[in-house]
Amino acid sequence: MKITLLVTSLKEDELHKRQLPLGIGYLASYVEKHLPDVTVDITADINDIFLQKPDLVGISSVSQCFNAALEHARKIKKHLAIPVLLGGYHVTSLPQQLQSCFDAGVIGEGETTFLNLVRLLQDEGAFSPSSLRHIPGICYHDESGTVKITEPVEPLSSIDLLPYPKRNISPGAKNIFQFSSRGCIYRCKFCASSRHWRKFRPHSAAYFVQELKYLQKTYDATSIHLLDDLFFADPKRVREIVTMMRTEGLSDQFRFDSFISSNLASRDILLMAREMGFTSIKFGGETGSDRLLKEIKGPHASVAHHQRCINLCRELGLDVRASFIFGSPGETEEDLELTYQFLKRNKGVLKIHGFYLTMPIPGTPYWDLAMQKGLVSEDMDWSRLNIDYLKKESFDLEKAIYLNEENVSRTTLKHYFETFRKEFEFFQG
Ligand code: B12
Repeated sequence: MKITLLVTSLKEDELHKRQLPLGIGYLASYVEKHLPDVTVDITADINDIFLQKPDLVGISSVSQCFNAALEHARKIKKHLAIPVLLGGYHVTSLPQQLQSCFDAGVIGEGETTFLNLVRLLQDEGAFSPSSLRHIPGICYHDESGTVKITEPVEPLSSIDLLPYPKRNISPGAKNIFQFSSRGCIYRCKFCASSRHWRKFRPHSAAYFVQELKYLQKTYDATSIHLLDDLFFADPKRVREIVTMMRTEGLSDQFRFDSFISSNLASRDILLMAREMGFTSIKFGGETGSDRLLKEIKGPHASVAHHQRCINLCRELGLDVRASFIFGSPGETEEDLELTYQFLKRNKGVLKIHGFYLTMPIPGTPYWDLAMQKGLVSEDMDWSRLNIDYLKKESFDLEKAIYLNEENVSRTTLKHYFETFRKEFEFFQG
């Protein structure tokens, strides 16, 4: 059996095509490990499906790209008449919306459920409602076309059970993607990750270091982009990784970058990061207003922690970057001024990693709020959820969903966005 997994992306997100997201890579390697007679290809190009003519297609989509997922699925159904599965963040948050162009949607972590679906297709040659109802963790259409959701699947007990993901890169690739954990210990109101993964599960230090060795051997890897939500969630594990890398002779062999939460950025942990090979650290700055920051991220967050992180990084010779969000519910012009002052105080040291509009992404408390306000619906134009102010092609402030109209007008917000963009150094990479 031949399967192709297709990931949808924003028009200008070339990174997605150059180095395909690891979600579909994990699915591919998991199925190939358990079913050696099945081959799974991964792509971001719909044309590959028409060239490869697989027996099954799986589409992966976040909400912002869901218009494309629908378009692709309809095209595949029309020309190839093969089963099409959907997985990823969008369907996990809105499973009851499953459109008729999809045979089933996979909710949450995908590996075991996807394997069960492939086995079912191998055994029965087609997906029927009477068989799908026995597969946990999915949504599907019953005989009358009504969407049904089966019982939930428990996340894998240990993510060390996963084979390394299939990657579409060549030796010498820069900033190779790697995960050392799934999920996050915090619950920021704008982020869909903690609800998607339900709990934080790290790889053991041993698994992580073995994968590093594999990346070095297979791709001559020297620079690693750790895509974890929060690589530093467990300082004890970071210490174990540093020690194990030293024992394995891997110290000084890699450069890393990843996210920290500024409250965790103690001198100790930043020293460990530097020893491990980190040359830069990123954190979600979000705002320079302490009141708003706590409202968005929780009581653990503070602007004083942001400042400490920046100061320590500077002292220890680490590059420091942060991203900011604007238009959060309850943000006032005074809060925007505080963000401006914060950025000004740190000009020349702190690099801006991104400027985003706070968006009600399905699966977050802000989505529930936007539903109450009547700003979104489950069959909306999903491109209106784009958040990245710096993406000129796909972002449109006039068209975007804006949660804070009553406190700051779009015109004023635009003025701040523009001022920030002109005045502060923006780091892309
Ligand atoms: C790394 C990352 C990026 C990188 C991606 C680089 C790359 N090529 O991999 C960059 C910076 C480019 C990026 C961009 C964006 N991202 Co992003 N990103 C992430 C991040 C941190 C990790 C994604 C990931 O690989 N996860 C790990 C894998 C294992 O999980 P997964 O992909 O979900 O796959 C699993 C399951 O979902 C399921 N599954 C997924 N697809 C399928 C398909 C099938 C057929 C099946 C059966 C199962 C299945 O099985 C997989 C294995 O268990 C997540 C947060 C997170 N921790 O997941 C945000 C996240 C996915 N991103 C998000 C967003 C909003 C974006 C942008 C829209 C932001 C923007 N700029 O406007 C863009 C869109 C990019 C695009 N598609 O073009 C949101 C999506 C929310 C939502 N509900 O839609 C997230 C959740 C972060 C958040 N704030 O909530 N992103």
